[in-house]
Amino acid sequence: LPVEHLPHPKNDPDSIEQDVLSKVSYTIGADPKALTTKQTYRGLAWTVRERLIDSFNKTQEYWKSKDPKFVYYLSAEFLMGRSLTNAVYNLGLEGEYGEAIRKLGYSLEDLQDQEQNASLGNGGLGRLAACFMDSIATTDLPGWGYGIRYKYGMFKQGLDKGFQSMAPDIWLSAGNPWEVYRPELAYRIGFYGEVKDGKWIPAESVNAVAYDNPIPGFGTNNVTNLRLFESQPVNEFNLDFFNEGNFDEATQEKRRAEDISAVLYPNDATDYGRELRLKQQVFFVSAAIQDVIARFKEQHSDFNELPNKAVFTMNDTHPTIAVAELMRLLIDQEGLDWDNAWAITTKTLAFTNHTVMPEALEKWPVKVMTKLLPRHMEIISKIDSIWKGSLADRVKAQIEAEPKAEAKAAASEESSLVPEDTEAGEDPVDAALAKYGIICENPWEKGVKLVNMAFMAVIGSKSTNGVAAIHSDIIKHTIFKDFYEIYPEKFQNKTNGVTPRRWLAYCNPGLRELITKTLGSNEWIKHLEKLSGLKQHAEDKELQAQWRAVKQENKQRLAKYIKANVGVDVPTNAMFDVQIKRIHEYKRQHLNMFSIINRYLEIKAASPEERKKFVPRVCVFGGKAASAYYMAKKMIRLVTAVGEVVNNDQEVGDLLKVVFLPDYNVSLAEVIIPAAELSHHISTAGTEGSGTSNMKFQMNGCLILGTMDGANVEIAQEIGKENMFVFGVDAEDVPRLREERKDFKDYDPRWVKVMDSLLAGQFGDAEYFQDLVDNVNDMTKSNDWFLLANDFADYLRAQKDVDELYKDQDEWTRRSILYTASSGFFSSDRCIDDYAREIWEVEPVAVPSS
Ligand code: 26Q
Repeated sequence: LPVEHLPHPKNDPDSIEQDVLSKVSYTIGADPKALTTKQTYRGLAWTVRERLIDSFNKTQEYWKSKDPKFVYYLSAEFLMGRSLTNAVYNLGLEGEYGEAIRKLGYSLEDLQDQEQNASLGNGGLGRLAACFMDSIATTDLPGWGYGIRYKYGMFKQGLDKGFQSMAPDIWLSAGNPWEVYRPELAYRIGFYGEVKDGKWIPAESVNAVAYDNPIPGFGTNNVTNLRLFESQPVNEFNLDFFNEGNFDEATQEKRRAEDISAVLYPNDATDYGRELRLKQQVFFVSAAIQDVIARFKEQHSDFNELPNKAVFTMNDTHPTIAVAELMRLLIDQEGLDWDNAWAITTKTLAFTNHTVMPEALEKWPVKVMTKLLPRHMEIISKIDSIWKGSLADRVKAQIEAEPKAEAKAAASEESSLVPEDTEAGEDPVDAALAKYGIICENPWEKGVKLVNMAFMAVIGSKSTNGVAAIHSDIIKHTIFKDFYEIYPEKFQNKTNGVTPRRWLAYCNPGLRELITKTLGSNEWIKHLEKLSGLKQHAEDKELQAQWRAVKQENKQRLAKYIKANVGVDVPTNAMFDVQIKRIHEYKRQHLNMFSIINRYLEIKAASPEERKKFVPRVCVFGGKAASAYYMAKKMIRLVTAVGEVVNNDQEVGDLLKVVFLPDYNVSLAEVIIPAAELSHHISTAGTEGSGTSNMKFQMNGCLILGTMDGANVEIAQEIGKENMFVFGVDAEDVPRLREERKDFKDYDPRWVKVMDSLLAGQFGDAEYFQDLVDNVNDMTKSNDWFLLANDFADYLRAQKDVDELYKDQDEWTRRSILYTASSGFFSSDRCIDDYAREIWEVEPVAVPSS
C-alpha cells in the first residue's frame, strides 16, 4: 500500500475545528447546524482518538523494532474515569484544542462533563492501576495493561430517603471513542471438561476478543496500551434449536459467554466461591498470557528467553491463576518439561498484595476449581505437594537442629516454621502444612478444601510486595510469615503513588498555574520532586493570599455542585472537611460521624456567646457500600440521618453542615479534592494497605487528620509529623487492645452522650441504629474490633487541634503549601520507576520525534 500517502492529523486550531465538524457530521451523523453539547463532545472525542491512534501506532511499531523487555500489568480492575481532558493535555494540545473549541462556541469544561466515567473498578486498587498506566506511558516504559472490558462497571449509587440505592452503570450507551476494537485478535478460553492422557478437553469455550485503549504519556511521544478483553461466543446461535422454535436454547451459548465480561463485581472485599468470578479471572489472564506468548513467538523461539522479554505483575490475588495458566501453556502447548516451565514461571511473574484483611485474600474451593479448571487444578496440586515436601523438610531439619527442650520455646519465636498455635499432641510438620499449604482445609467447614491464591502467588513468583512501608512490614510478619523466612529476598515494599497529571495539574487548574508561576516552570508536572521548591515560599504572605484564593474558588465550585445535587446550601467561609472512600468499618466513617454528633451536641449546649467560638464546618462524605455489606449501608444512613437533623436546625445555622454526595466516582473526586481543606484517613492502625486519596489531598494542599496507618506514616515523614493531625493507637498495640475488654462505665463521657443520643432516637429510628451502636459499644456483643471507643477521646483532641489551627489562617495556609511542596515522593512516576528498577527490570524506550 502507498503508506506514504497516509494522511496524518494536523494539530493547528483550524484543522482541529475542521476535523470536529467532519466528525460530528460523518461519524456521529449529526446536523452541524443544530448540534447538542453531547454530540459536540462525541465529535470532538473522535478527533482526539485519531491523534492518539497516530502516536499509538508509531509507539508500538518502534517498540517492536527495538524488542525490549515489557511489563504487563494484570488487573481485574482499571478505574480510568474520563479520558478527554487527560488525553488533550497529555498530547500537549490544550492550546490548539482550546482555541478550536472556542470557535465552535464551547469550552473544554462544558464538553468534558458529557463523558461517561469508565468505572471499571471498585476503588483504590482499580484507580492505582489507572494511575500506573499514566506513569508507565509518561516514563516511557514498554508496558501494557491487561484486563476485562466490563459491559457494566461499578454500579450507580443514588439516595432513596437517605438510604443507598443502586442502578446498573450503562457506560457504553453512547459508544466509546477511546477504544479500538480488534475483532481479528481473539483467543480461545476453555472451561470445565476433563483431562485425558494429560490433555485437557474443555467442555465449554469462549473467545476473548481485544479492545485496545491508547494511553498517552505526558511530555513524551509515547502512547501505550490498555488491552481489555470482551467475552464472545464461539457460535453465535444454534440454528437447529432455532428452527425447532426453541430460542432460549438457541442463544444459550451466547448468553453464557457474554455473562463473563458483563459485570464488574461491586465488592471490594469478598465474593467467594462464585464460579463466574473465577471464570472472569481465568478469562482475562489466559487471554493476556496467550497474547504475550503469541507476540513473543513472532520474534523468538527459545522460551528460556521469556523472562528477559516479559514480566507480569499480578494486581492482588485476582489474577493469580496466572501461575497455573503460564505453567499449563508452557507445558501443554509449548512442550516444556515441568522444571523448565517452573523456572521460567517463577522468573516471569511478580505479585502485589494490597490488604491484610483475611476476608479479602481469595481462597477458591478445590471443588469449584476442579470442575471449572481440571487441568489447572492438577498443576496446582503438584505445586502444592512439591511445596509441602520442602516445607516438611525444613520443619524437620529445624526440629532436629534444636534440642527438644528448646523446641517449644523456639516455636513462639519468629525464626521458627512451627506454627505458634500448634495444639498439644499435634505433629509440628502437619501443623505447618495445614497453615501454609496452598491447598488447605476451610477452618469454618470441616472437610472442605480450599486453594489459597495468595500463597500460590508468593511461591510462584519472583517477588511479593506490599503497597506502603508499614503494610509491607506487616505482611512479612503476619500473613506471609513463613514464606518470608524461607524467601526473605522475595519480599519488597513499593509505596503507592498517584498521577500528578489528573490529580493536581488537570483537576486543579488554579493551583497548577499558581505553582508554575511560583516555580518559574511547569517541569514539576513530570518531575514532581521539584514541588519542594515551594517550601521556601511557604511563609510568603502574598503567595499565601493567592493560595487561599485558589482554594476559595474550588470551594465555590464544590458548593455549587452540592446545591445542585443534594439541595443543601453550604457556607463557603466554613472549613471544608471531607471523607471520601469506600464505606468500610475499618475505614471508620462512623468514628467521624460520632465526632460530628458530639460537635452538634456541644453547639446545642452552648450559649449564643459561646457558639461564636466554634469554627464553622461543612462535612462532606462520599462512598459506595457493597450491596451485601449490612453495616456499611447503615453507616451511609447514619450520615444522611444526622445531616437531616443538623442541616435543618436553626440554632446551628452555618456552624455545621453534613452532606452525603451520592455516586462518588473519579470525576466527583476531581471536584471534591481541590476544594477540601481537611481530609480524614482514620482507619484502625494496621488495617489500610496504603490509601491513595491521602496522597491526592496532600498534593492539593489539604491538611490530613489521620492515624499512623498505610501511607499516612510516610506522608507524616515527608511533611513532618507535627504538621499532620495524628491520633489513635499504633498498629502494634491493636491486637492487645482487641483482647482487653473495657467496661462501658470507663468510656469518655462524650462517647456515652453520643451513643445515648443515637439510642434515644435524636437522629430518627433508634432501632435501626441499634446494632451499629452495639458493634462498638456493647462488649457482650462485640469487642469493638476497629477500636472506635478506644480512639475516640484522642480523636476529639486532634479535632480540637484542627479547629485551633484553622483560626490562624496564615499558619493553616503555610501548612497547606508545605503539604503540596512535600508531595513529590507520592507521584506514581516515582513508584513506577521503583517497580521498573527493583522488580520488573524494564528500561524506558522513548519514541523519537519524527
Ligand atoms: C475479592 C474477591 C471477590 C470479589 C472481589 C474481590 C475484591 C475486589 C476488589 C477484593 C478487593 C478489591 C479491592 C481492594 C482495594 O481497593 N484495596 C486497596 O488498594 C489500594 C491500592 O493499593 C490501597 O491503597 C488500599 O489501602 C487498599 O484497601
